[in-house]
Amino acid sequence: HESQEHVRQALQHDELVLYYQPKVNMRTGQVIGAEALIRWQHPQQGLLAPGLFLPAIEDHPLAVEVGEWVIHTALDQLQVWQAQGLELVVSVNVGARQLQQHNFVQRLAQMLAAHPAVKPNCLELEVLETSALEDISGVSHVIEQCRHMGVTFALDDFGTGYSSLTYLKRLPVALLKIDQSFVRDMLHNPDDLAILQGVIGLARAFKHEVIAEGVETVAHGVVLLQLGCELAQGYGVARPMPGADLPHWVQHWQ
Ligand code: G
Ligand code: G
Ligand code: MN
Ligand code: NA
Repeated sequence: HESQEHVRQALQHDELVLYYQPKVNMRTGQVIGAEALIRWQHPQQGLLAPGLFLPAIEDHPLAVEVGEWVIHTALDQLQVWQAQGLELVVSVNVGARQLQQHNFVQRLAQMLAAHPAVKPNCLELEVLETSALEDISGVSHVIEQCRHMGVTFALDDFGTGYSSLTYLKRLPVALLKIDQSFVRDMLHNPDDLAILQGVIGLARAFKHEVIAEGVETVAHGVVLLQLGCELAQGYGVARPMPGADLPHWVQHWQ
């Protein structure tokens, strides 16, 4: 595991990169967007997954800097894709705590203003429940303000947090992301299948969209479609890839 100081140097030396994993509609075949996933292109150790270095900066001001770098870089990428004729929504992961940094809304507005060609509704934020002690009304207020700018929201890892149902009830999001832990064994485990049915029903009751992550095979996709979940992300569709590879991937997928 990496230290705070090393992550700071990675940021300064431009060694952080974003990979993008496509999200598709399994019924229509349409590519609806891509999730930005951070990696560290480490000069000695190769490509490092976020689990190896994000924990080192959690609850540290550096997490704010990295979070802003991610949004800025995703907006840059959107601008490049758009110039190539590719219209997508990019999703960025944000901790509920990151949303509560004192000037988050203002900083987001500045970053959007710095990318005038990018429509705000092409940016989606996936909110991660990071602790049991979140100030939900504060988070909710921030989401409202961002929604006024046109940015959309998803609840990430739905079902795994301390208070998923409270989040569902209180946060004005448009999309639920079913955590991959419920999807992985859905073909064999009746409990997981029951949870999927429940979450898809909840999404419908709240008039939210729902996406399954960790969709690894066609068989998973077929059952999810039968259950009423049309949107999918997972290795069965595509692995996360560099942004430069995505236009080519989209061409061959369609
Ligand atoms: O890409 P990978 O499957 O290794 O991601 C592991 C975890 O890291 C996921 O839960 C994802 O939400 C998180 N993650 C990936 N990129 C970012 C990021 O830019 N910011 C934050 N806060 N979390 C991220
Ligand atoms: O932000 P979130 O927790 O949703 O992060 C998704 C993580 O799951 C990323 O690290 C991504 O690399 C990983 N992932 C995406 N699709 C699959 C999949 O089909 N199977 C598995 N095991 N992991 C996946
Ligand atoms: Mn996510
Ligand atoms: Na997730």
